[in-house]
Amino acid sequence: GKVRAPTHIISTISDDRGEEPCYAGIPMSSIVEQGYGVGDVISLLWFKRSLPRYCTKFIEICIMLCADHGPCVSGAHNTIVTARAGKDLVSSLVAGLLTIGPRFGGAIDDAARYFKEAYDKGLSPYEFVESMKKKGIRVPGIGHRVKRGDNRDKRVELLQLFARTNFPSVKYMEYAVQVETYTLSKANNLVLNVDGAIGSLFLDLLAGSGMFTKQEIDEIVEIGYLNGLFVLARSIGLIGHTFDQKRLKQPLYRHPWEDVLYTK
Ligand code: Q5B
Repeated sequence: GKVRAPTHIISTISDDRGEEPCYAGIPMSSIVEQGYGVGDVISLLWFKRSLPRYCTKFIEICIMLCADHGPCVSGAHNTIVTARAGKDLVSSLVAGLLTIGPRFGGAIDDAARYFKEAYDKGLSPYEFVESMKKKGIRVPGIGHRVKRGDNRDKRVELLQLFARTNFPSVKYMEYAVQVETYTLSKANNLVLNVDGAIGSLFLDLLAGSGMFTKQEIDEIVEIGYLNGLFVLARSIGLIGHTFDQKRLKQPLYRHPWEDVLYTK
């Protein structure tokens, strides 16, 4: 009989061999004709399934809300400096993307991991926050350089409003809010930030939609899919900052001496 030569790559999310490309088995013509959006495409290529409309809408809201946060944040700053050094689009984009990590934008996966573990173990917010403090770990998803208890992040409020209206359950998000209530009693900057809101709400999406098994949820959280939302979203803004600097013909950036403390 026929013997299949062993392959060097296994791929399960897309196929371009037929008349038209397919995402998770769905042909491109159906995607276009049925009016799928970016949230649906992310569902197919990341989660290998079609998700209900409220889930794909939530994904799209995350993308829109995280697309940019002005020129002063770490990512935009790096992109602007790189574009002004005369570098190309891809270099300017990745210079910004490389700042995404545990402090800036890349705390979504860890927020989901820690909130899930604490909630599932039944830890009170006090027990959770104090146990993190003992371990010397900052609570991912909590804290912001600008946002405060009396100057909340509108993005967080918008995500919470959407989820409270559309999700079957928001138990992880409510837990994150209780954690925030406790951390705010310690310091006014320790708000639930956009990473924490997305991390906790994505847990609610995974657990409440009925579209994922417990094992699949654990795998998604363990692998860490969710920072991908911030990376994808912020790429939109970073590309915009690159074009902006080039359009404005901005010269090479040099930081002013006056803003550096030279010391021995
Ligand atoms: N303290 C975000 O810190 C920041 C604590 C904490 C316990 C915490 C910090 C943090 C966790 C990571 C996280 C996502 C570095 C943030 C984002 C996207 C963005 C960005 C934008 C956008 C801010 C002062 C005192 C110290 C600390 C304590 C701080 N955070 N304790 N758990 N989580 N958060 N990142 O203001 O006793 O004085 O030593 O790491 O979730 O990135 O807009 O800019 O869209 O672009 O620099 O929104 O919170 O505060 O370092 O001076 O700390 O608070 O231990 O206590 P700050 P620090 P003490 S959203």
